[in-house]
Amino acid sequence: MAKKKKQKQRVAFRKNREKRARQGDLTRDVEMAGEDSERSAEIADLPTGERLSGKGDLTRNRTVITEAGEDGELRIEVDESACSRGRVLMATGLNSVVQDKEGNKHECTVRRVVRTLAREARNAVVAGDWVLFQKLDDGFGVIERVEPRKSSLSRHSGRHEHVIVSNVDQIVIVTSAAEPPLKPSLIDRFIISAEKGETRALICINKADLIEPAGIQSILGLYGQLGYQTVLTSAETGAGMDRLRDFLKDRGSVFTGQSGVGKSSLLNAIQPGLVLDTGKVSSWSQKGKHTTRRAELIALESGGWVVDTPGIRQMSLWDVIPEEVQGYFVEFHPFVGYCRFPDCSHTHETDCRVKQAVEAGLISRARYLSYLRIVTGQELADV
Ligand SMILES: Nc1nc2c(ncn2[C@@H]2O[C@H](COP(=O)(O)OP(=O)(O)OP(=O)(O)O)[C@@H](O)[C@H]2O)c(=O)[nH]1
Ligand SMILES: [Mg+2]
Ligand SMILES: [Zn+2]
Repeated sequence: MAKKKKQKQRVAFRKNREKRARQGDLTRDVEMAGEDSERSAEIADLPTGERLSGKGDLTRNRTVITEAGEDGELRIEVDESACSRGRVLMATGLNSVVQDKEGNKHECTVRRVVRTLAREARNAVVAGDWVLFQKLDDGFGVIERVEPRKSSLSRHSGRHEHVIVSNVDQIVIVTSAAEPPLKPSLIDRFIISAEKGETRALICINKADLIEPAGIQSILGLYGQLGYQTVLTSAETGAGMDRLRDFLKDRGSVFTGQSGVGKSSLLNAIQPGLVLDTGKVSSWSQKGKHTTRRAELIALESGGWVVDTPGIRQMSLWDVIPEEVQGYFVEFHPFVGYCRFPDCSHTHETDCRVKQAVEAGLISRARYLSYLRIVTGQELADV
């Protein structure tokens, strides 16, 4: 076994955190949890952007004794013999449902030090986390430690990060052919988010029953040619479900997309017996009603698990710098090296090979316009 080094991390205390939390102070945790569930309803309303990241990191705000394992990761020291390992299926504020390896579910609160270690209390424990927790009577428990996250899907509201789900293998980008209408530029933003997180993505265009399939073939063809996996589905008729099921098998996936595109409906269709809430799309605004309020891990009978998430409101790529964007447009790659200016942004420059390729029909104009919108920082207000 690797030798473990103990070390002390010293960082600034925040004023209101100076008092030490008493060990075993459950009442306080429960009180906090109450406060936080109210706040979580608020949080669900806020998302304005989304990001996938490959590796999570914890920010430490106070002195805690941690262990440095072989991998150099810092952890809270806990008596492992008194704890069980589990997976967080759902987290609302500070209350979470944790499943142990026998499959039993426990309603858990969170030890204060776990919250203190998190960058923000709302991100302390999220669906998908692996945790060490102490079992209490009657299906209750206390989370003592959250293991480092391998990947996570976050949404952002201003400077605030809200981690939606952690430790996912792949992402299903759900859009709809109609109601709400298809927005390829939104797909492009989701693709960048997925590539940045080095996560495998499937582009799913749902509500195929509402359109003439021929009309959508060119878009499917375009993304297929670029090397992305695509599927045309209908939760209504069952079209495309086999392919979607195959993609999900034995992996951890997260469904993301605008409200009303049919994420919950697709999951209900994939696994009859699931009764996820679905909501009608407003007929006048063509917008969904944000029916799903929180992320939840759902085990699939065919193996693997999926997470249904609340629909996003805006898709801003907050942490992508303009120079980076061309890298995510794979079809630009053969041309970028031949522009007259080595630092060509492919926007206003003369002798730009990318623009010439668009004119020559070698690069899709829609994709190029999407690129322009992203590099010039134009937000897709209200998706
Ligand atoms: N015609 C048609 N309607 C669909 C299909 N899939 C979903 N719908 C309808 O679209 C509406 C929205 O579906 P939801 O599953 O609630 O959408 P969602 O993406 O989960 O939305 P949020 O939870 O708000 O993010 C519901 O009225 C569904 O019945 C489909 O394939 N075809
Ligand atoms: Mg939903
Ligand atoms: Zn150029």
